[in-house]
Amino acid sequence: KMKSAERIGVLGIPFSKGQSRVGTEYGPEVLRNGGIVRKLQNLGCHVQDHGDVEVIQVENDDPEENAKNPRTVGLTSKLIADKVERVLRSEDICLGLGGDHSMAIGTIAGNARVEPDLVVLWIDAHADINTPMTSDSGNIHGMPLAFLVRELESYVPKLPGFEWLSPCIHAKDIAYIGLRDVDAGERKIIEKFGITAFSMQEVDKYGINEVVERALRAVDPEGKRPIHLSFDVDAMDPTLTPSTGTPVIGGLSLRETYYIAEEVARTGRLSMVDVAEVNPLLGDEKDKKLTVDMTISVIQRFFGNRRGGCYPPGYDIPLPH
Ligand code: HAR
Ligand code: MN
Ligand code: MN
Ligand code: MN
Repeated sequence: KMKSAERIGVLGIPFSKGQSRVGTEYGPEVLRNGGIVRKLQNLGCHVQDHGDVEVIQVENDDPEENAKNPRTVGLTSKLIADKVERVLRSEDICLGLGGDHSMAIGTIAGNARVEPDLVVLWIDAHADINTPMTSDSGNIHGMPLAFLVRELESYVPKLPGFEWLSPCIHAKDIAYIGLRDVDAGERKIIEKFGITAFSMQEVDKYGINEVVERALRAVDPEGKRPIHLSFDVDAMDPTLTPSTGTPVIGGLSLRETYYIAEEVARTGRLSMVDVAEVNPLLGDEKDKKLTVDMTISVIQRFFGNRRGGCYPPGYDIPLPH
């Protein structure tokens, strides 16, 4: 469906147990304090803040099959999925403010209940498709896609806390942009199951315009399917978003990131945007402010703020009295 003057449901996901550092649980708070709701309203969007998802902390949550905090992540992901589904039943688009990137287990599962035909654009330095077996770190934020992809079902153990989840997307429904730190097991998965992947090498080779066009065409040649856009702020160069847990040099420029956001917004098919891995406890005050400012400026581009200018619905040139 075409979406103009969209109804946006904002959902905070104050979660950090998909990785080992404290801080990403404050992502929703710093993005709200940066004025994200008001800035989206200024674009003429109808914005409803649905508050924060309840996060679960399971005591004595020992690793299973190498995955850390499995019950905490799995049970919280179910609450995320339920809340995302509820938001999307009443709004056009959900904006999920994370939180570490394990949030996408719940957001994509919830979105897929409402939009079973969705495709996933994954903007990230990392592929986040390790299985518990291929992961060196055991951090589930490096695994979310492995739990969601049907073709990987037999490669992924049923972890405690994940009993509710069954895979809901196909490998060919995913396109990556921005990769530059991909583990061996992830590379094998990408090739074996034909996942569309544009690393920074391809961004340099073809230019961001060609990459975005190819990515959209690869997952949905007819341009009809709803889009789940998962944005890890570490996709951008760490000079722009330094306050994040796993920065990787050589990332997307601000202009390349804006270009992705504007082009995806132009499709009118955005169903959900995740914003992951903002960690305001990393770096100094300047780093934190820069990270929040850059992230908010990109989010606005996803919701109709174009560099070429824009105006709210119904706006006309004022006449003299
Ligand atoms: N691939 C590594 C792992 O699985 C690093 C993952 C880094 N995490 C993120 N997600 N920020 O994109 O542990
Ligand atoms: Mn919908
Ligand atoms: Mn990442
Ligand atoms: Mn990620």
